[in-house]
Amino acid sequence: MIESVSPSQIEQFRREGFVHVSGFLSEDELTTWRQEIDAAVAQQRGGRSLDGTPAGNKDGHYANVFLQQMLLSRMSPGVHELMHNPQLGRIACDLAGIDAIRIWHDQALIKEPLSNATAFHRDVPFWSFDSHQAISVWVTLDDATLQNGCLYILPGSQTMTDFKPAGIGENMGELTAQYPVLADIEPVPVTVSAGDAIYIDGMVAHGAGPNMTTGYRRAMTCAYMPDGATFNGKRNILSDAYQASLSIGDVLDNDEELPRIFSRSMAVS
Ligand SMILES: O=C(O)CCC(=O)C(=O)O
Ligand SMILES: [Fe+2]
Repeated sequence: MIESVSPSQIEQFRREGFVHVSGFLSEDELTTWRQEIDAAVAQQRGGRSLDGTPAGNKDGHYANVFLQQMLLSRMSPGVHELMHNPQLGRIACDLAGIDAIRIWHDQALIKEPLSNATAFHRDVPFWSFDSHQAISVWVTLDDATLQNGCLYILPGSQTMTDFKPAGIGENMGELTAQYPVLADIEPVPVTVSAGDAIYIDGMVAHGAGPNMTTGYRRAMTCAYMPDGATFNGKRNILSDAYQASLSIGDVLDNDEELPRIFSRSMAVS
């Protein structure tokens, strides 16, 4: 994995709300990530591996956007080790400009052959805290191309909208209809090679094209919360028991559900 991001990458992230980091994983690391994540996805799907079957015609639009395999790090020791790498946390802290970070959730997002597009959305409005310092890493396990569903981003949109909930609907224009200020921003496709990463500001508007190929577009993502963020009352990935114990404004500091993978005060160097 790369050691660190450069000042110009940090500057681009802060300005545009995303940055493409080429060569994020080494060849060996990419092989390991593919093995561990494929195995965890198959396990979570009751033993069903990816077998080239098209997304087909599952019930409802969203079911055909991608396979969304959540919280693989909680069931797979191998994925746990990959996601808890403090280096991932340090790079995310450097980009977001924060001192300590917790995992909000990890998920594999796999566009099967002939999957629908991912409509434009922001991530933070789904989550149980409001923050302009939330960030995700999106690591591609396959080349992500214009044909198979690469990400599209509205650069600079991370400061233009509020935290009001807005789901991922079926229509690409839904978010812009809610926030007309986004209408003049040209969406930027971000084509990337397997083993690259894209860091995404939690508030930047982003989506992805459909997969118009016979192959998979596999991505492994991890979403991060700045340490110290507070509960906003929304329901997302917290356990029923933890959710029930919280009042709005409480600091989200449960180390089991929201592991703090990096803190500058704990870092040796
Ligand atoms: O992979 C995709 O199609 C969408 C990714 C995304 O929205 C995310 O990682 O937050
Ligand atoms: Fe997203």
